[in-house]
Amino acid sequence: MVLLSVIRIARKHLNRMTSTWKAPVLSPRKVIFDTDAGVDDAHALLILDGASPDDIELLGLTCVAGNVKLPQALKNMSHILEHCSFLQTEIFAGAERPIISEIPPGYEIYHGADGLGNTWSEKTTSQEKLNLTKHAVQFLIDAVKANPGQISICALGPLTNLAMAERLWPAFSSNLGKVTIMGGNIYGRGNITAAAEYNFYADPEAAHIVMQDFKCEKVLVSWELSENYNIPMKTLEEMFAIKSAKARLLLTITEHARKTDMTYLSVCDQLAAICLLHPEVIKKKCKYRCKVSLYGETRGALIIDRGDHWKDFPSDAETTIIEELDDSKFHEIYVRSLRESRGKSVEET
Ligand SMILES: [Ca+2]
Repeated sequence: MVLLSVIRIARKHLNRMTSTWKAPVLSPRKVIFDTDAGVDDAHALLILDGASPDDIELLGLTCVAGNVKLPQALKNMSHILEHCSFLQTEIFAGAERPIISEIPPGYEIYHGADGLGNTWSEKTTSQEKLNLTKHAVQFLIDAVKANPGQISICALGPLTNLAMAERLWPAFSSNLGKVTIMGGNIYGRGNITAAAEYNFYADPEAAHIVMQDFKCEKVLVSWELSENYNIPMKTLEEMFAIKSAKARLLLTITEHARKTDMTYLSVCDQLAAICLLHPEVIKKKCKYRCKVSLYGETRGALIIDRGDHWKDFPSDAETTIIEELDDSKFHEIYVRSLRESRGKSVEET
């Protein structure tokens, strides 16, 4: 009986596993970039900027408190957006704090005190792209209502804005095309506590709402996945040697992390951006029912039902967890994004 049960679970597990990805037929994909404006968020936006206008249309940036407080997040994204070619894209201010808890400190060794490696300056940043007439959550809802089933969200910070949108308009997620999330841990390894990854720990209630209630294609780039694709500093030096304004910006904001004793560059948000933009880099993935721990020492930890325990969990709320990527394709896309802006070369001769 036990053996039969194990076989049944194993079959179900195998059925959920696929090696090929069916990309949504959306061209260009309409994307919203939800961000807490750290160094890797900036890298991720520069990666999206490398894509051709035939591939993506960036509808807006929605900021959330996380790596830095909300006012600084707005400043940081204004600065990075100035170096991109998304001419019509505006920035919206979202949640200033998580649903219940206080925002934990960001990882300053990597992001610096300002979230951009201590490089942000009032003098060099205009804020003309800021839209302060509409809250980010309202922008998310309005955008999805206007484009049902067509929008992909690249969610790179605490999930407060997304959870609030779902609670304000309960059909929000079922009208979303897709959300690609950087956050959570799939093997129990934390980075801010022993049990939890930063984005999920920063707002566990929001992460739980997204994991349990969102009914759309959900793709998760976990902390442990990103740990497998760290970029060695030697490779990073080669990227910095590219002659383009984008590469110079990358060097400037990454210098702070490079000067510490780090021997590699973490690539959390960059992975999520590339998985959204080029799902063909995904080599192995698996669909699971997921929730988030809200209590005690495991608060913020991702809980994955690998044993078919949650019989009532809706099948359309399952999350696709990425387990393996094509390393060389990932690097190729990353490097190319420093040479191109909106599909055109920006490399200097
Ligand atoms: Ca982030």
